[in-house]
Amino acid sequence: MEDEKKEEKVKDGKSFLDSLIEKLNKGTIDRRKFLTLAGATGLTVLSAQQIMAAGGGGGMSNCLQCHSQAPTSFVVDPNTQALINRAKNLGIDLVWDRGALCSFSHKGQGGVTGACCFRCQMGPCTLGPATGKVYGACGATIDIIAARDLVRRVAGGAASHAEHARAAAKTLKGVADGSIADYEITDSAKLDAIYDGLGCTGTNKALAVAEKTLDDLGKDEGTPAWLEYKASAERQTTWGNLGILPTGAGAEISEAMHRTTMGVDGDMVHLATDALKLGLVDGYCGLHAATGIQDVLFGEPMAVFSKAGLSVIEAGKTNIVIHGHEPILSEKIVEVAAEYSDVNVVGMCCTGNETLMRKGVKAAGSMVQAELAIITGAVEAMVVDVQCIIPNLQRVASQFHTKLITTNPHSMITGATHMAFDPKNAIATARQIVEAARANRAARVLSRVFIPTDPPKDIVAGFSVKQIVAALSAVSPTNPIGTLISLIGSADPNLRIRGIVGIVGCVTPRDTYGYRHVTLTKRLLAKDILVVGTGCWAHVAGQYGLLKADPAYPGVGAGLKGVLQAVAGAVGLPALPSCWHMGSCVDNSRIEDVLNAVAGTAGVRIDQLPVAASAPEFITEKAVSIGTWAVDLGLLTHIGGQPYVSGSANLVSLLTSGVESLTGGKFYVDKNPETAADTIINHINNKRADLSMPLYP
Ligand code: BF8
Repeated sequence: MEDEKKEEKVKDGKSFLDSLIEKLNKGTIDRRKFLTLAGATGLTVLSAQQIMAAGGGGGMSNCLQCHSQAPTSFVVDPNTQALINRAKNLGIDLVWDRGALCSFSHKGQGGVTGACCFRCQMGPCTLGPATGKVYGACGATIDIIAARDLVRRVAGGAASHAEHARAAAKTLKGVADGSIADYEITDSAKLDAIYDGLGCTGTNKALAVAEKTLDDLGKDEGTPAWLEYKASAERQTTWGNLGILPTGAGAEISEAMHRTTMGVDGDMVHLATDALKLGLVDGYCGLHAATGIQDVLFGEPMAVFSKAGLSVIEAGKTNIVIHGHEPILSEKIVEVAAEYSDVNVVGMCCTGNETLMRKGVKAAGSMVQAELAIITGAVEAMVVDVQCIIPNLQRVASQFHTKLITTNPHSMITGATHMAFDPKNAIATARQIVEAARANRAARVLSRVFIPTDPPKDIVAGFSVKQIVAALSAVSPTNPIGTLISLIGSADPNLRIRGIVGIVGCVTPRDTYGYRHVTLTKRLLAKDILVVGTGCWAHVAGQYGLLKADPAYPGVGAGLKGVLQAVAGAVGLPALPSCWHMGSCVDNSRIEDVLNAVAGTAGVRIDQLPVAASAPEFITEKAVSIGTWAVDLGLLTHIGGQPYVSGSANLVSLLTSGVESLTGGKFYVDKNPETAADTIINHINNKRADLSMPLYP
């Protein structure tokens, strides 16, 4: 009887499902509605293949159906929700709708676990539960396949940051040799510091710094000058003993591609050490070099007040969104646009962070909100440089009047307008772009304009090392870092810092917008942990109010609140933000500078400090390579998901445990921000105990 009832239920469900699929195929419902209805009735067992097969091209699945952990009431930013709904009404799919399309990814857990190999034409081979195979056509095991792919991902991330540094260095070189007139040295004190730090010689300091940096990218012998400048002596010795000190970025990335091609490196541990080496390439040939040179060209950031959220787009203005990572052209767009009272420039992703930090440009949003900015119908131009620019932006832009303008010779998108950028003609190109946007305003269709009404949030950004030291110097002019250390060692429950956590990286569309970032950040703040951060985390934090200088410090523990109040009082401000925005993703270099200063002054290693790193919503290769560098530094590095390696239990064990005996750092994987917070807090408590610091409840 019971069985019959069950069978009936299954039959009912199946016919309901069939009717939904029929409607989907006829186009009488869209995929989002389809998935909502299927999910609401508990019919979530439908295979991804069926969903993909239904409804013709596009093949979307909604990631939130499988991955969201947030309570339904959780909202970071009502404007984001409003624009997601707007897109749905317009029949436009978003990053949240286009889930993984590779059938291996959901079938037998092949792709997502790192068990698929495409290195030669004998395959592709898929190992593990998907096929029951334990080695591929060439004999490569899942350990080798997963490690090779991890190395390639880290190489991809390191290459992104190395190319970012190259663009900055070539611009500086042009300024130094007089071939580029549109830029100048803005921060000569920073130039002096880098010149000395890199051990440069010659009277043209800018030229010497640019050439040293470019040399780090090109050489294949010796250690990068930026690594010798920025990494502590202890780290350099540790990495030297491990044999992971890199030479130059180009040589190391080339070697990594070679080692991971078919039939070269077939040892998991040997491969994994190459990932550790590439993490150092990223950190020093990429992050530090890019940050340092951009500071020379555009100034080291100091505190700025601005606004965050999609409603920084203004109905009454010509709106230009600057998006990507390299701020070289965008700096000029901001300058040129300031001449026009009718133009509103707003920032997206890390180009947004760069221009926010130095010029106070309003922050429109994170990478996953780029489509939403266009959906407002009020963006005349979205100007993009490189990285995190999803090709779908053009598909969305084509449904509005928005011009998507690519500018970098390495980055073109089919259908977009390409306006080639050369730093030699920066101002002219910037003016051409601003004028093109203004001319495009006439094409705006008023009936298509939908700018959500929740006002943008107040934010404070610009927490460079210089700014942090300046703020602490107001408390203790002779020993600012010592002050920070004494606050970490404090036993006063109303004036203490339990530890420091850097929360960085992307926003995942595989969860409700910003849920993991906000949940983790709030839990740490409540426990007196100072949260510093970069990248798309900063956009989420800003939109949620965590970067607001609010004297009430909502949700902040009494100890940290006391610290923030004391520092704010010393610098003459009513309040500081609860979290400190340290910049774009390359500005993670600034976090190492702070950690080195603290560890050096305290006379301990970074891995002994009560600190940690977290990228709870990482999605890009760049985040994987930055995370690997953080492990090199000795940090517990939390990531909110496996970077396609979980099929290899041995590699997972090496990355989350074994590596700790080598560098002092390790990865910790947890997509649940609540348990991740508990683990990070425990880690910090343990480090405090090891250093005989006061223990907090
Ligand atoms: O470099 S945080 S989505 S924008 S990769 Fe990209 Fe990730 Fe955003 Fe900045 Ni970083």
